[in-house]
Amino acid sequence: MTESDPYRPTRDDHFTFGLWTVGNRGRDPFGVEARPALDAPYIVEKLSELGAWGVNFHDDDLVPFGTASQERVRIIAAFKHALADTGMVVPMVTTNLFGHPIFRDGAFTSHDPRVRAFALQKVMRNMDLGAELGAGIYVFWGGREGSEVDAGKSPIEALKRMREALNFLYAYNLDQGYGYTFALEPKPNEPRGDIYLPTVGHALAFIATLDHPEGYGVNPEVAHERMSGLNFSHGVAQALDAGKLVHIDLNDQQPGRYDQDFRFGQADPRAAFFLVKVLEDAGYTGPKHYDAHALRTEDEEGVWAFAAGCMRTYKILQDKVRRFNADPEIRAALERLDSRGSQGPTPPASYTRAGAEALKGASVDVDAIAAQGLGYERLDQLTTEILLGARRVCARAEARDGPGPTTGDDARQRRPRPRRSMRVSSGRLPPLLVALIARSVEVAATE
Ligand SMILES: [Mn+2]
Repeated sequence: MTESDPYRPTRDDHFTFGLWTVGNRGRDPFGVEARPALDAPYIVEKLSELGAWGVNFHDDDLVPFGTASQERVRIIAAFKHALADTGMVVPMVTTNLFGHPIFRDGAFTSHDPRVRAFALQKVMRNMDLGAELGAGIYVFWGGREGSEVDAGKSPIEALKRMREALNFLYAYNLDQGYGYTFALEPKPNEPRGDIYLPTVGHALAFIATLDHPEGYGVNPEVAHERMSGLNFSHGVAQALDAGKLVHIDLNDQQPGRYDQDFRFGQADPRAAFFLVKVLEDAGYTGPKHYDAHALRTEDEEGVWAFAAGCMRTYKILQDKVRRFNADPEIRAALERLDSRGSQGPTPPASYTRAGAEALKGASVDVDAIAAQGLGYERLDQLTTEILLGARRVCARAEARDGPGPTTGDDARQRRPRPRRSMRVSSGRLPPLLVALIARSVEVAATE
């Protein structure tokens, strides 16, 4: 890649990786590790070279479960040193409440109050560390919060325990002045047969029942919705609509398979395009986190090819979104759709009795409207041609402005992207989160 490569990621893209993602060693239920371990400072250095903005971790990724306190101090110091050297930030932290057998029947939803107490203790300790590193988002993925046997636990009781745990931890967050935004990460199954809060919609509804719903958002993951055949960008749109998209886990997945955690865009670039379109059109500027890993077939070189590919595919699709939005034929088709029925009648903006009576009496030409096609075949083919690089509509703009993502007729429509030296622009993020992202930038800059 060269300096002028339009698809080279920059810090402004807010791309992040978990230590557990590029650190994944290829173990699966049928095979042992296929790659050597990479230590955290080395991961930070490599990701920084590739253009990532930040790195995230579960408590046990950075400091292995059961590490003695002196060794813990050494590990954290080395990690901080790598962050300071590279300018990488830690926007998000999370807790491993699924790996150790103590959590075999859940952490927050366990029957055993000692397990629930241990889970809270583990989260609080990692909240302390995350705050020290400037993290502003705390993710909760309840990997073991589920069941295979519904005779053993009432799902209503499980939700009640989950609520109690989150309310307790949010109160700790307020009491310590940490200012985390909590993000719930839904998943339908794996490793449990069925996991509570299986989809974005379930999580959004659950948040409304918590003590401080304003302090929470969701962390949707491509693979988690796709596993059950759902349209991921629709789920993301619903989170954006609710003002609750605070973090996103990008990867890829074929529906109906095991949890694949593929490189972003690997399995379904078309779905990835519409996801990027939803995010870009909404002006989402929060972390774009890759929760994925290299294929088990790969050695270390393949791991970095995987990481670079995740970011590069996002940048390519970002460019495709700009081309889609600038394409005169696509714009005309969308304008035709928007102007349909402009002669009326139209639904009143709000209810009045008189308006309702007038609407009941209005004449609607049902047959004429029903006979009119939508033009989606052509529109969808144009999308395909943009994705396959066969659409040449931007040729004129390129001749004028030169190639690349910052050119084209739509450039002036774009929201400004945050610069590293600036405060992060908000989009539709909660103000708290914006402040925290900005804080994590400052912390890294001053350490
Ligand atoms: Mn995830």
